[in-house]
Amino acid sequence: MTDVSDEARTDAPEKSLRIGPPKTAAAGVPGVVHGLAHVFEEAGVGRGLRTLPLLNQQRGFDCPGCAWPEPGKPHLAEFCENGAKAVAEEATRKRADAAFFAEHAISELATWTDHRLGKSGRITEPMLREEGSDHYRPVSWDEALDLVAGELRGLDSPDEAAFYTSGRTSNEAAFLYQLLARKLGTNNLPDCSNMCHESSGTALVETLGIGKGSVSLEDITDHADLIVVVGQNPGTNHPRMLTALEEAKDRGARIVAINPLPEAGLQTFKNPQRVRGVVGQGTKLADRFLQVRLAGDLALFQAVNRLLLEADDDARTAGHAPVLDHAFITEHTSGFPQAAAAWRAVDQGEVERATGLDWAEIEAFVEDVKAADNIIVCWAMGLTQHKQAVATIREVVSFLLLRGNVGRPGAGACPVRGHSNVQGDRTMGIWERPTELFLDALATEFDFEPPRAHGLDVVDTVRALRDGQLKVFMAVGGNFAAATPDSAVTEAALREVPLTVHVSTKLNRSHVLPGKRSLVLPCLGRTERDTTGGREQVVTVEDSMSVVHASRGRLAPVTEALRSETAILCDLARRALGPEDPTPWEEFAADYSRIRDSISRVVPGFEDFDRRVAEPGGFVLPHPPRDARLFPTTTGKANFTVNELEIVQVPEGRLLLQTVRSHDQFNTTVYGLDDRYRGVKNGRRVVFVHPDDLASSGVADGDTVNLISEWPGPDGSVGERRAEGFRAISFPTARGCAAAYFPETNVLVPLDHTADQSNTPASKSVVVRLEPAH
Ligand SMILES: Nc1nc2c(c(=O)[nH]1)N[C@H]1C(S)=C(S)[C@@H](COP(=O)(O)OP(=O)(O)OC[C@H]3O[C@@H](n4cnc5c(=O)[nH]c(N)nc54)[C@H](O)[C@@H]3O)O[C@H]1N2
Ligand SMILES: Nc1nc2c(c(=O)[nH]1)N[C@H]1C(S)=C(S)[C@@H](COP(=O)(O)OP(=O)(O)OC[C@H]3O[C@@H](n4cnc5c(=O)[nH]c(N)nc54)[C@H](O)[C@@H]3O)O[C@H]1N2
Ligand SMILES: [Mo]
Repeated sequence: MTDVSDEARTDAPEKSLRIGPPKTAAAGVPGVVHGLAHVFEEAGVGRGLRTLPLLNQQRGFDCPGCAWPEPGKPHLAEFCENGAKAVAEEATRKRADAAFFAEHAISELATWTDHRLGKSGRITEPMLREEGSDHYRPVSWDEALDLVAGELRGLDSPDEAAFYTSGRTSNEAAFLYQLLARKLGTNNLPDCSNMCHESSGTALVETLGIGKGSVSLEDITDHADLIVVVGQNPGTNHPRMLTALEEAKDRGARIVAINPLPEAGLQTFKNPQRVRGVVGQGTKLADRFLQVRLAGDLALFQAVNRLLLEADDDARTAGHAPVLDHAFITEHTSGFPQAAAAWRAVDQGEVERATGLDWAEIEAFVEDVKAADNIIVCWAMGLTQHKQAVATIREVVSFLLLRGNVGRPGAGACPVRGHSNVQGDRTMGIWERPTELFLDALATEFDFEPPRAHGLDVVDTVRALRDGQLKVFMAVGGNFAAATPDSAVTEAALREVPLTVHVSTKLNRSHVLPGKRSLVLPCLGRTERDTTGGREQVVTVEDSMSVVHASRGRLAPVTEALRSETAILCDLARRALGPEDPTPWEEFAADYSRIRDSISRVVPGFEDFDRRVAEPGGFVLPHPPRDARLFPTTTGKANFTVNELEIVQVPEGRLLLQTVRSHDQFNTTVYGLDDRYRGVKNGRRVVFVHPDDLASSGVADGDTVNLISEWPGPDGSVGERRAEGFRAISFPTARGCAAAYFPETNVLVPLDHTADQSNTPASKSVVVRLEPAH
């Protein structure tokens, strides 16, 4: 069992850190053992066994881990090591109760690591920190909610409040949350999506007309000939995806992995549910690995598109079958001639510099593409968190369009979502830039005039906090202080807000960086039975492939005092909006079907919601490009785009740093201190660097270094941000690139370093230098 009792947040190197060779295979029996160990350690054997068989089953609860869909007929237990850890964290028997908060001052808790904070256990009752106090004290729900309501009513402008969401919130709670914000009069609804797949949404809306993926699970398992996994580490972050990839391989599909890191999960998968995964070699997943440089994907896909165009020219000259799908291009797309002209000018030398790949490697990949009738591209944060993220994803869409790989079985765009309901929250209107259509429907359903001016996203919320423009910061879930970039800026800013309110399950960094007054309101998690209003309630979620389904918690809540997110929001709304507000908040809280009835009239695709979601497996939301090759874009067609490449300039002696997840964390929740697949044991302050780059920095494998990020300020001077005490590890990453874990390295990510258009922090391309620590 991990002892976290004296883990402090320091810049000192970790003494017990051990480094071994990275693994070349994922999961297998060790995965099951690790997963179960976490469950039994945290939740106990009885409580643990009661939860696991219900995970992602049709009568159970939606896994609080990732958003990967469940198969139509789940295996008896679609076991996933990291899903088990997510459940264990929530079902834990440990408690951060009133005695805990009386014992530990806030200033003391602020010195704890994220790991230790999280291991304090579940929050058991509402807690208040009064101005000037160094302790949280218990408070009644009435007092807590009246305090928030009073503060909201006293604002000079509703835009002085911001309402953050993390993607675990159910559809029902999300819908009510955005309604509350808009009834108050603001669109300040920043959410974790702003740091996550915002770049995907932005690029997909522009090119295909809808900001969601266009494939189903069966497209991957049953139909695709080629699956490209780019900028994603599914072995750790979407382990159940490996089962789908394995099924695809079994029927002969090819997989190409594009990544600066040779992630174990993309090499070999030992499926613990299969005999050959338990005793044999497992399944080799990636047939080809392109070890691209960080931020090199735009150049790579431009080169691929150029080569496809040229191959098509050649084929036509030779009288062979064309390489491009000209019928599709003519009938369904716009902008092809301009894009084609730009591709013809793509420069080989520039591509090789940007990608770090040889032209021949790219040509070989193009042969895979030409041989495949149906292609799917899957991606995650490796594409979205760069300055040119939106352009890169637009280029990926062009790649798909060239051979008509949208709107037919086994083909399409597959942005693999992060949080289990991050996609649903956006569908429910958690968005600082809502569409007019959505606001009109909301206005009709609730008979009010919603605010039309766009609100603040995450980065702009940090700026507004920093500049003293916000008086109330409320969060339903998440860990804003640790998840956002430029930690020093965010942390200082949060402390100055007159009121912070966190609806949370577990203690985290955001709670120990309180505003002048701060409330922590404990809520039920996904695993727990929700009997709000005296009846068993069901909530709903939407997975990464637009399937909406029900989730029913089964465990007894950790204390009687916990309320559901929905109940908290209804009670708060009633108090904040006063008796003059006609919204039936009490009825919503008493019967979530009533919320679904309203959703069915506001959100397209949710007609007859309550009945359809009661069916096993739920229902699939409409997606015009996928379903009918209809593209609701500004041109009415799928759009090719021209994307100008800006090669990221890395000055001499500097590296490009990406901030990633270890195998033992869920975002800011640190389950444990190992990263098994990358050979790290008992520590997190590590930086992975190519051996040649270590040598040229004058650093030996195992040395302790400080990471210093360099960012040009408006006046041309270079601003430095420091993260100290990292063990340098020689690792087979792409040349010129480095990797370290977030949240520890968020302190290095400049607030203004964001993706063009989507404003997503560019936390996967931070220019740093290594400084030997003495
Ligand atoms: N167990 C677990 N599951 C999770 C999470 C978790 O923390 N733990 N988080 C959830 C969330 S919210 C999300 S968004 C997803 C995140 O899922 P991922 O996106 O897989 O998460 P990261 O760890 O950020 O890994 C980014 C991957 O992209 C690669 N990469 C980075 N930059 C580039 C680049 O420029 N080009 C290419 N081609 N590759 C690049 C990295 O080497 C790494 O393999 O996972 C979700 N699931
Ligand atoms: N440098 C760097 N920064 C990043 C990223 C990166 O790759 N690099 N990734 C970004 C991404 S993709 C994301 S999505 C964000 C994540 O940002 P967030 O979503 O804000 O962070 P999480 O760590 O997922 O939030 C965990 C907290 O949520 C609360 N919680 C858990 N379950 C529940 C629940 O059921 N209800 C409620 N109300 N609360 C609950 C717990 O208190 C827990 O401490 O981080 C981003 N930040
Ligand atoms: Mo995410």
